[in-house]
This record gives sequence, C-alpha cells and structure tokens, in this order.
Amino acid sequence: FEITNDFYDALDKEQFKLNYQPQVDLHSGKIVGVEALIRWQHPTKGVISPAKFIPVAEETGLIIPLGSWILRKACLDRKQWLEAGIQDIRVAVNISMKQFQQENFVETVLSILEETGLDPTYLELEITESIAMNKHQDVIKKLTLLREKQIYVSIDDFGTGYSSLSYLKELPINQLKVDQSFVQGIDHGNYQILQSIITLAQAMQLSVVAEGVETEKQAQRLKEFKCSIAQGYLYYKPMPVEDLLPVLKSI
Ligand code: G
Ligand code: G
Ligand code: MN
Ligand code: NA
Repeated sequence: FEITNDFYDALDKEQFKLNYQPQVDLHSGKIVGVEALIRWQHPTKGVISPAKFIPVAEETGLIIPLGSWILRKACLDRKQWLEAGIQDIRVAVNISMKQFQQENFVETVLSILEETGLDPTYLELEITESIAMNKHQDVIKKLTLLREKQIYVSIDDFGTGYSSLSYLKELPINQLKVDQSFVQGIDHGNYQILQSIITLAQAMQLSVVAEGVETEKQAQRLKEFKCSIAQGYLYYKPMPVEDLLPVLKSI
C-alpha cells in the first residue's frame, strides 16, 4: 500500500487528529457521550479515512504507538472539557484487535489515565464483536480489570459478527452499539433484528446505542423500541475538537 511509507512519520509530524461525534439520549435529547474518530490529514492526499489506514496500521504494527496516541489525546481533550465545566459525559475510544491483544494493553490504558490525570469513569472503550469473541479467557481477564477501574466498555458494530450469546453473557461489559446497517433496515421494514438486539440488551441489563441514525423516522422507531441512546448525522456529525466545546456548553 503506497501510504505505508508516509505513515511512519505522520505521527511525528502531527498529521493525525481526532474528530468527535456526540451521542444523545433519545428521550431527553441530552448529550451523554462522544466518540473519538481519527482522521489523517495527509500532506498531499488530503484527509484519509481510518477505514483505509487502520488496517495498514495493524499490519505494520504502527497501531500500537498510534493507539496510545489516540487514547492519550482523547483523555487530554476530555480533561479540558471537564475544566470547562462539562460533567457527566464519557469519551469513547475505538480499540483495534492488535492493540487489545497486546499483553500489556490494560497497563497501557491505566498508565495513560494516570499520566493524563483523567478519572477512569470518563473513559469508554469500544471493542468490536470479533475482538470480544476471540480468545475468550484473555478477553474476560482484560475486561474484568478495566471494569474494576470503572472504565466503561462497549461492544461496537454489534450484530455484524458472530457472537456466541453464552460468551456475551459472561463478558463484563456495559453497552452494545447496534451496527448502523440495522438502523438503516428500518427504512425497508426490516427491524426485527434491531428490535431483538434491543430486547437482548435490556434482558442483559446493558445500555444500547443505535448507530448511524439519519432520519426522524428511524429515531421515532428507536424510541418505540425503547432504545436509550442514538448516534448519527440526524443529531451531530463527527466534528473537530474546536467545534465540540461550544456544542457541549450549549446543552
Ligand atoms: O469515522 P469513520 O466512519 O471514517 O470510521 C471508519 C472506521 O474506522 C470505523 O470502523 C471506525 O470504528 C474506525 N475508527 C475510527 N477512528 C478510530 C480509532 O481511533 N481507532 C480505531 N482502532 N478505529 C477507528
Ligand atoms: O465502526 P464504528 O461504529 O466505530 O464507526 C462509526 C462510523 O460511522 C464513523 O466512520 C462515522 O463517521 C460513521 N457515522 C456516524 N454517523 C453516521 C450516520 O448517521 N450515517 C452514516 N452513514 N455513517 C455515520
Ligand atoms: Mn465505534
Ligand atoms: Na460501530
């Protein structure tokens, strides 16, 4: 992949930045969290999507320093909003497979929290279903340690992988993020799986976030299904950190 070479010094040259997308409580409309979404401002190619470079970062191993940079930056940003008086919202960080599977993953997260001085209750980690369903004992061990420190844990893109429901039940997690494909299904009358996932989450006493909510009709359906939280262009698009603080202050 031709971007590989440029990739190595992009971290030094500060070409990565985090955007943030708010998540809202479907009933009160209040912002309950923000998800950090990385962008690469390439010097000649413009903005490159993480869908392109995260897989490259995984292959090259650069995901390890990059992943730590993302966590540190998100913690520092969250601390700033706290200093600006913003309470009660979490910052959610996407964790990739290789990053999670590092033996010292938990220690790395805890040392970044300590170094930045962020209270762990403000941090949320998003791991995909495929990460969660792999190496079950190792996953349980790591998530248990994270939960002991009050870090919030979500399963991302839920419904697209191959979850074993008996495994899922054993995982110490807080929340399911329903993949946006199920929300889009509402437009075509396909909402049975969405409804089932919401029911499943409730039965397991997990919070549930609907991703990729774009229309009022979808939001209305989600409310009927008693989904608690939504994220999507209907509410907010991912935005640069400079734009987020005024939004957080206005609500
Ligand atoms: O924001 P966008 O739609 O372009 O994201 C595309 C994909 O990249 C999504 O699957 C998202 O989870 C992933 N992604 C975005 N930011 C990060 C990040 O900071 N770390 C990891 N590991 N993945 C990310
Ligand atoms: O895999 P993950 O869920 O982390 O990725 C979230 C991705 O979804 C990001 O790339 C983000 O830009 C994108 N996204 C957020 N809201 C919407 C939306 O309403 N519609 C669509 N199509 N994509 C969205
Ligand atoms: Mn995510
Ligand atoms: Na997702």
